[in-house]
Amino acid sequence: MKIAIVCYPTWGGSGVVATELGIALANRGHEVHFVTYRQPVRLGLLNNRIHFHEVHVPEYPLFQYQPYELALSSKLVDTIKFHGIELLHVHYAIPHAYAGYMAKQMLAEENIHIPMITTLHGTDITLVGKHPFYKPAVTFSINNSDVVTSVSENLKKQTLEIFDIKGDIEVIPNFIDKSKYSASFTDCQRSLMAADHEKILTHISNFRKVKRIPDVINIFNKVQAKTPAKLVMVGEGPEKEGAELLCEKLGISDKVIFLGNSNEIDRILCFTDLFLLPSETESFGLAALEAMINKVPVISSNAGGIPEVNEHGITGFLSDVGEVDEMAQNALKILEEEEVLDRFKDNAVKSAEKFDILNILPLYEEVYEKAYKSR
Ligand code: GMT
Repeated sequence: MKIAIVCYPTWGGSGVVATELGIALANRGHEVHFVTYRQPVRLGLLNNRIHFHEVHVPEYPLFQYQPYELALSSKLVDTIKFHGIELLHVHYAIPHAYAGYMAKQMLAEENIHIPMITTLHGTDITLVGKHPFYKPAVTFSINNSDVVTSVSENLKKQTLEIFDIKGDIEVIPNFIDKSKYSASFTDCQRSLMAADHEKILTHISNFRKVKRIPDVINIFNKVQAKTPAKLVMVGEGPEKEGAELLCEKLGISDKVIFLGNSNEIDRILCFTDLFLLPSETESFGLAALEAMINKVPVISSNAGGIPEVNEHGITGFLSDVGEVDEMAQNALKILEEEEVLDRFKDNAVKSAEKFDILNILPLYEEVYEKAYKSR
């Protein structure tokens, strides 16, 4: 099929999932067209099956807010017509489903009928989408999508609770490409980060409030007081500066390494012993899954869809949001004995394999086919 994918091109989970899905679809022989304002960060070389169409929003002084949705819907109309696109898949409801709906309407005027699949990712529902300023438009765009998918059972449940949804929501969980990780590096450079006797804990996120960055630091502080350890912090966002200050205040700045954004998180996860994800809310927790496929157990909160990924007592431990002491104790339970750590590592990778793209991609293809036939 010829598929247009709309997503955020940034480091956020929804953009990563959309990009990896597009690449996998292209590898299966589909023709994939990404339509967004910048080339997605995880998208490498383009080829004859992977195209990128940039949405330009010209600055005009009359506008206090430049109309991105308008530019996106126009770009979609042109791209769909020019390339004979058969299906539109938008990731993250705001404003992509809204712009996609408008594109569909414009195309229908010219007798071109194209199905739209909307994938809900999390904050488009649980934080931003439910705000009264956006809620009517988000409800409308979801109800006017031909197929709606959600990345976890929990996100589906929350969507049905928050919005007045008329149709079905199919759960298609996030995924990882196992083959990429099993081909892991022979040159895992652990010594760059820590001495042999130190354990390495890692956190990867966009450093927003929902990630509870101070909890990450406080958990680590308690762990390092009992066992030699380093914390690797990967990502950029509004909470980063506060985190650096907190480390200084706790006197652990020399044990915490802030790496910024990275395109090679598997190179970091290959030497990680434990992943921390104490989020306030998380529809799925792709970062946890990426850790697990790299043999890294997870200490997390039990918010949202995380329990669908991290299994308590098997691949890591889950606690109520904010239970920093318990999370630190659980971290030590895993780290302090090598056999326990090895068991959790093995369980993590085994459990992550359920989410291999080979199992998940056919679910998207099935949905595409159904939507295309019923257009
Ligand atoms: O984690 C973020 O804040 C980024 C956000 C996004 O939409 O880019 O991530 C959401 O989508 C990911 C991919 O489906 C999920 O794994 C994350 O759990 C979800 N984040 C939240 O719900 C906070």
